[in-house]
Amino acid sequence: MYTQAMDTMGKDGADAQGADAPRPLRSADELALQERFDARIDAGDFIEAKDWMPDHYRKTLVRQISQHAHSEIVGMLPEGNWISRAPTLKRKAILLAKVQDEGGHGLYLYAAAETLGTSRDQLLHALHTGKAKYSSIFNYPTLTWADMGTIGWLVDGAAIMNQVPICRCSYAPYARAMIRICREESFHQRQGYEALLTMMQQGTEAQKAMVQDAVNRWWWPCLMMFGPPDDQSPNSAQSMRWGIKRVSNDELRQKFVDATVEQAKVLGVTLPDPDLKWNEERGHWDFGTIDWDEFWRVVGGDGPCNRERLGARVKAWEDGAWVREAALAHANKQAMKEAA
Ligand code: FAQ
Repeated sequence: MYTQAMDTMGKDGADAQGADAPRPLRSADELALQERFDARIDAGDFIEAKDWMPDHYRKTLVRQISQHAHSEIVGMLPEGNWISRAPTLKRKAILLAKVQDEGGHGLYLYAAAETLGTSRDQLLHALHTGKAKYSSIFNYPTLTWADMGTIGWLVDGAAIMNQVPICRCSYAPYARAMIRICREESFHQRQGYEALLTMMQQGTEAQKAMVQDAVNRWWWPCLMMFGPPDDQSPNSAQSMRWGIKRVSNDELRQKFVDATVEQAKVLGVTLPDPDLKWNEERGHWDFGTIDWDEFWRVVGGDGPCNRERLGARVKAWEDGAWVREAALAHANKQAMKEAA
């Protein structure tokens, strides 16, 4: 009786709806598991790796967590570009530590994605072949030293705004990784702001102009980091229902604008948006229209640095082949010794 099919859509129902469509329920056992899972989500429980979960929930998590992990390691490249040219030993040490932190974030996140049954090799293969996405923001170039401060202030600032709610994500291994990541990101944001404040308060006119130019170039791409508007975000509704996302793309973007306008005033820079205006009625800052064509172009692989970034990651993977081979040979040797 329990094996009787409960699939009312026929064998190909899921395929007909597209590969990502939720699979219809197959059995009474599965229905019971699904009901228990839904009740746990509704009650705000956390789901652990060993717990039953619907395929679509698992797939959505692998998609988001792996994109997030890829963003962290691709995100090392724009700042890595300036380690050898940092203006002082103190700034170099801070930048080195920050870039290293981003690598660590990538590792926590790959580990969280692996708990869902997808191997690190599979995840990286998807990145290297252009099948997996990573954040659009890292496809923009870092032209001056002021870009380092601006990335810390705005890019890490946007990242924190988006990531603090993920500390309450319904999938516990992801939520746990995010708690640690957010602590580190908050140091990153402060060091960026402090670097800019130093240039704005103690710098030459040329240095102040350099900060303003960096803010002009990074502002709009940072607003794009939060993803498409809610009414054009195909994944949001389901991810919010499952508690993977807790706050919507547009709400987070607005929160970021509201917080950043005040910080810009203290810094003494102008945000490059003539439509930025306080809206008394809404209790929020209104802002101008985002160039979504640019966003989709960059996400689609045609941003200023997409090819360079992917090329650098593929080269790092190929150059590191000998390390993986050596580690495997060592592991095999140890296993043989133990077996003997
Ligand atoms: N770039 O339906 P939605 C950082 C894609 S880490 C590229 O709204 P979703 C730290 C999206 O994947 C920054 N693609 O999607 C750092 C989807 O495509 P798919 C990364 C984007 O998942 C700082 C399609 O558009 N943070 O900065 C972007 O519900 C400094 C439709 O979008 C995270 O990954 C984008 N900006 O919401 C490192 C946080 N936006 O997969 C170094 C976790 C959307 O269907 C230096 N992720 N897309 O083919 C999230 O919160 C979500 O995944 C969103 C997108 C909000 C990014």
